[in-house]
Amino acid sequence: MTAFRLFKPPPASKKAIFLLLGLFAYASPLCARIRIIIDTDAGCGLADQFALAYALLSPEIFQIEGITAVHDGPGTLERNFLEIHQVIGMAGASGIPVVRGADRPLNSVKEPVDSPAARFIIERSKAAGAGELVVLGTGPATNLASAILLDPSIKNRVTFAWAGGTKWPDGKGGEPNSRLDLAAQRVLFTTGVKLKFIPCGNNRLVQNRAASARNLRGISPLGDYLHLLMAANRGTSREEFDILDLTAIAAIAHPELAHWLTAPAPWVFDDGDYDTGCTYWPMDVAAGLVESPDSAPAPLWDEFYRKVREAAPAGESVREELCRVLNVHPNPPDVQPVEGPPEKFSGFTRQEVTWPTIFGEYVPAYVCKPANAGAKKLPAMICLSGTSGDRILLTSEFYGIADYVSIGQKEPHEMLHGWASELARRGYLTLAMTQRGLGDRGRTGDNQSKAALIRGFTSQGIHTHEIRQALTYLSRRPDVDSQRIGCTGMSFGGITTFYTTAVDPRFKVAAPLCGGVGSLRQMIEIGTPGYHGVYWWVPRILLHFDQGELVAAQAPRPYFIAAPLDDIGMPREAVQELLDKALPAYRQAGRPEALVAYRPPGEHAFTLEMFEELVKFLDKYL
Ligand SMILES: [Ca+2]
Repeated sequence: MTAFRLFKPPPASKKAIFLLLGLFAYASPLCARIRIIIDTDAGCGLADQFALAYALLSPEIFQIEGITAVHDGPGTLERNFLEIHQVIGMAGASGIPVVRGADRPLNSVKEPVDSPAARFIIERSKAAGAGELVVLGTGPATNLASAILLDPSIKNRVTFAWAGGTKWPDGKGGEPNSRLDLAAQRVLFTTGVKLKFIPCGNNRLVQNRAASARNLRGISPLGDYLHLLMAANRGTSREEFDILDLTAIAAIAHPELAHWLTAPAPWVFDDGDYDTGCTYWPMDVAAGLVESPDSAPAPLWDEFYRKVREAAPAGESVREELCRVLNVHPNPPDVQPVEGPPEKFSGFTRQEVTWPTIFGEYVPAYVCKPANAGAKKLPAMICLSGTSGDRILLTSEFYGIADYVSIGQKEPHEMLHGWASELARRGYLTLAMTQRGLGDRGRTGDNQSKAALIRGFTSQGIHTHEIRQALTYLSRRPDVDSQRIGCTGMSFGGITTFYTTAVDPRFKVAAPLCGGVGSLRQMIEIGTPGYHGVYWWVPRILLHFDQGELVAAQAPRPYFIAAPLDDIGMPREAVQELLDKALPAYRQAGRPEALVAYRPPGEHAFTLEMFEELVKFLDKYL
C-alpha cells in the first residue's frame, strides 16, 4: 500500500465495482466526496475502531479532513488519541491530521472547553473547498459543542452528526456518549445547528464473535485487530455487540439505508429522556439502519469485510512496505569483496571471501564449488547457520550430525556439519557466511541488535543487507548463473532467509528451515516467544502484515518451508496459517506445487532427511 493511498483514485477495476454498487445497491455519492471530520473516543471499546476503519478505507466516499480525539471520562483522552493513530496505521493511511480535543465535559451549555480539536473544527469549516463539511461525533459531544460555543457562526458552514443518546423518541435513560457530556448534547440540540442525529437503539449494526472470527480474522492485519477487539473487549463475555459508531458512519455514507426522518430537537432531561413537549429547531434522525452479520444479504457488512480485506497490501507493494519496515533500501546493495585462493577438499574446493559491511565490520564467508566444476555456470545457494553455527561448521569436509563448538561458545551442540560443502558436492556453488553476532564475528548478537534498534536500524534489516550483498557478489561471479541463485538457512539463518528473500526479487528460490516462520501473531499468542532473540522481533511489522502475507506476495517463486511439527520456534497452527494464506496466491499464479512444506514429526533440528528434501526441492526448482 502506498503512502498516498487515500488520495489515489481507485484503479479501473475497483471503479467498476464502486459504480456497480452505486447504481444497483446504493445511490452513493460518486461524484463529490463527503468532506468529514470524525471526532472519536477511539480507545473506549471497539465501535469507534470499526467506524474509523470504514471511513479510512472508503476514499471513494470520504475526504477525511482530520480526526479529533475526545475524552470518554477522566484520564482517557491520550488513550483515545493513540488509538486513532493505531487504526490509521493498520488501515495503511497517512497524511491525516489527528488532533487532541477536550479531556473533560462542559460545565454548562454556555461554557466551551477550548481545545486544539475545537479550533481545528472551526478552522476547517472556514477552509475553501467544494462541498459542505460534516463533523461526525462518535463519543461525548464535547468537541462539537465547544466549536459551536466558540464560534456560533459555524452553524452556517457545517453539518454536525452525532451518534449517541437513548432510543428515539421514547427511550428511557441515557447512554454513555450522552451521559458523559449531557450539556454538550443539549448544545447540539438547542442551538439550531444542522444536525444529523443517529440515536442508539433505533440503529443497530450488530456484530458477533463467531461472525467476526469467520469474516475478519486472518483477512488482513486490520481484520485481525478488529477481531481481537471483539474477542477481548474489556473482558466482557458478551458474544454480540451493537457497533453504533459504524452505524453512524454508514448512515452518512449511505443515507438511503438509514430511514431518515425530520423532527424538532427536544430538550434532554437529566436522565437522558427526551422532553418532546419542549422542542427547538428541526433535526434529521436516523430511524432504522439495522443489519445483522448473519442476515442475507448483509450489504453493509459485506462492504465492510471487503474493504478490510483490501487493507492487506499485495504483491510489489508488500515488498516496498517490508523494505520500509526493515529500514532497508529496495535497490540491491553494492559489495566490494576480497577473495582468497581456493583450497581443495574431498569433492569440493573452498575459497575465503570477505567484504566490508556497515558499522566498519567485515562479513566472513566461504564459497564452495564442486570439484571438477568445469566452465559451466552453476546454480548457487547462500547458506546460513543457526545461532550455534558459523561458516566453518557449514563448510567442513565432514558431512553429518555431530557435536560442534562454535568460536566463542563453551557448550557443544549436536548439529549438522558440512551441509554447504555437501551441497557443493551435489553440484551447487554455495556461499556460507557467518552472520553478524555469530562465530568468528564475536557472539554478541542480541546486544548488537539492541544497539541497532536505537540507532534507527532493525536487526533483520542489517542481516538482510549483508545477505543481499552476498547475492550481489554471487550474481557478478563468472562461474555463477545469476538467474539461478537461492537462499536457505537453518533456525536463525531460516528467519534471515525468510526476510531477505521477501525483500529481494533477485532470488529464484527461498528455503527457510526451522526459521521461526508461520504467524508472528500466533507465535506470540500460543507459542513460546521467549525462544527467539531480538533479531526475530521486527518493530511494527504486525501493523502491516503477518508472515503469510509475505509469502503470498512472492508467488509463484519456488518456496520450501521445513517445519517439524514440534518445533518450539514455530507452532504448527502458525505454519498452517501461513500455508492457508499463501497457497491461494500460488494457485492463482498457476503454480501451487511450487510452495513446498516439509512437516515431519520431530523438534527443532536440521536432520539428514531434511537436507535430502531440500536437495530434492533445489534439484527441481533451481
Ligand atoms: Ca464511541
